[in-house]
Amino acid sequence: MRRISRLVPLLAVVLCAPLALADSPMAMLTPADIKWGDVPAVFPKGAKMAVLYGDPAKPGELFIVRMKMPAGYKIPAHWHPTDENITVISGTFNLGMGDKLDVAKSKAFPAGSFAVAPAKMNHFAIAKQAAIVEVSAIGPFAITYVNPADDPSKSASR
Ligand SMILES: [Cu+2]
Repeated sequence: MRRISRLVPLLAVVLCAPLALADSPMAMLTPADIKWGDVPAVFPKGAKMAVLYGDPAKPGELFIVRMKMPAGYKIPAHWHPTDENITVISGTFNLGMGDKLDVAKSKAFPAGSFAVAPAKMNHFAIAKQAAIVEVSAIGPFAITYVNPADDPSKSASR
């Protein structure tokens, strides 16, 4: 009996897998297919963003976005509710853990690098040279700045 009850959840997973796959959004993109738009107001101005997969607004689901940043672009210290998985596609992206943006405390990640900013851990970023990074995470996407004054969506200058 014990063995059967252990098998039931496993079976449920196996049976549901094809259904889950059928629900996945189709994505077959060459770089030319990627549609860039301005980053949402919660990010400092000047960068572009493209959603490659999923919907960052949906809770509990994987989404994948890319962010294209000009040289000198900075994202002040912030945190996210879920792990942020970062792959550097081109350029060099500096990432640091901590409560305050500090280039000296950041590490340079050249193209091909991968890093995780764990859920709720304060971190910051600087694109020392123009960079494209891919971010994958479980939604919903949210960014909370350590210093609320750093939130561009709350400043009048935008
Ligand atoms: Cu982040």
